[in-house]
Amino acid sequence: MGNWIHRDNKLIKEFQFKDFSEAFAFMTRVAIEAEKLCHHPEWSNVYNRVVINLSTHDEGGVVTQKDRDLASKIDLLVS
Ligand code: H2B
Repeated sequence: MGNWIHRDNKLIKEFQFKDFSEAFAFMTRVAIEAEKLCHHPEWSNVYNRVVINLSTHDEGGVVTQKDRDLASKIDLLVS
């Protein structure tokens, strides 16, 4: 499903699913991980696509270890 790209002080990745239901189920699982880590994505969803942007707002909007950790957890959800 591709790799995270580091661009504009964000880690960015696009995910594609069979349909909206699968995409939203994924988002629910990401939300649970985000709550566990107290670190939350910026994201958008259109039908079966989810685009996730990760950056650390508390550090002024740069990529930190918290973003890399959440990215790894997200990748485990789709592996
Ligand atoms: N999410 C992201 N992406 N960046 C943050 O700096 C951040 C967060 N800070 N989620 C967290 C919440 C912080 O505001 C709370 C208090 O843990």
